[in-house]
Amino acid sequence: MKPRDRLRIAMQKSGRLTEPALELLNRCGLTFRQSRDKLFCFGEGEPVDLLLVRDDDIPGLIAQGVCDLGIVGRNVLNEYRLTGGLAGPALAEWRPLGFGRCRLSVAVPQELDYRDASQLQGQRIATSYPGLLGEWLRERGVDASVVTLAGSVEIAPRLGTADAICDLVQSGGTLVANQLREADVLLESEAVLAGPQALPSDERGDMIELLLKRLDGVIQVRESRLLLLQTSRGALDAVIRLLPGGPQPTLLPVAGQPDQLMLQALCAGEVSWRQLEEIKKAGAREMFVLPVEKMLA
Ligand code: PRT
Ligand code: ZN
Repeated sequence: MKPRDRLRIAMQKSGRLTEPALELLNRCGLTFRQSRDKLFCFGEGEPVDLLLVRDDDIPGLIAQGVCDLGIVGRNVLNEYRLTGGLAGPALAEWRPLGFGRCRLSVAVPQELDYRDASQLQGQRIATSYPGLLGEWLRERGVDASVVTLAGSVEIAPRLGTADAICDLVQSGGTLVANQLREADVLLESEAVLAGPQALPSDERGDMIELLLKRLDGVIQVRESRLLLLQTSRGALDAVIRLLPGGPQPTLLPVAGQPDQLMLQALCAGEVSWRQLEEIKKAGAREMFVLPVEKMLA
C-alpha cells in the first residue's frame, strides 16, 4: 500500500476528548504506535493512522483532505461549518459518539429575569462561537454585539467587557462560580465522527465503511444492558410493559416455584434506579443490571 492509501484520523492531542476517543478506536480494533513527536501515530494492525492536533484544527484538516475523518465536538464542527471559509468538501457528522456531552448556552447575570432572546437586543455577548451565536441571534431577529474571545469567556461580564456570554456548559459549576445562570440552549453537543459528505471511492472509502460498521457494533454494545429479574406469572404483563426498549425478553422457569419466572431482557441504554424501582413495584424482585461485553446476533 502507498502511504496515502492509509486512512488518517484526526483527534484531539490533549484534552477532554483524547482518552475516550482513543478508547473507542481501540475497541474498534485499532491500535497505534506512538511516535516520538506524539503528533503522528502509526496504526499497527489496520491501515489507519492518527494525527493528534488541537480540536479546533480538526474540521480544517478534513476539509483540506489532510485527514479522512476526525473525532471532534459538534460545537467545533458546526462553528467551522459557519465560519471556516475554506473551499473544501462539505463536512458531515457521521456518527454521534456518546461522550464529551455539553451544551452551548447563553448565560446571563444571576439577577436578570430572563424570559426570551429579545432581552439580548443591543447587549454585548462574549463568546468563542461567533458563528453559532450570530446565526442563533439572526434567526430570532435579535441585534446584539458579539464579542469574540479565545478563552475565559465566563469572566467577561465581571470585567465589564460584556453583558452576557455564550459558552459551553456541562455541570453549570463554572457559571455559578461567576454569578451567571444558563438562560437559553443553542446547541446540544457531544463528540462526533466527522468526515467529508461523500466517501472516497478508493480503498479508503472501503476502510471507512468497515470502520463505521465496527463503530456501530461498539456503540450498540456500550449502550446495552442485560436486565435479569424474577417475577410471578401474574405480574408478568405489568413488568414487561415497564421494560426499557429492546427485543422481546426471554422467560425461564424457576426450579421448584411453578408460579415464578426468570426474565432476561436486553435493554438499549442505561437502566436507571427509578426504572428499576418502578419495575419492582410492578412485582419484580432479584433484579440485576449487567453490562454487555460483546454481542453477535
Ligand atoms: O487544546 P485544545 O484546543 O484541543 O482543547 P480545548 O481547550 O479547546 O478543548 P477541551 O479539551 O476543553 O474540550 C474539548 C471538547 O470537549 C469541547 O469542544 C466540547 O465539545 C467538549 N466539552 C464537554 C467541553 C465541556 N464538556 C466543558 N465543560 N468543553 C469545554 N468545557 C468547559 C467550558 O468551556 C467551561 O469553561 O468547561 C467549563 C464549563 O464546565 P462546567 O462543568 O463548569 O459547566
Ligand atoms: Zn480548542
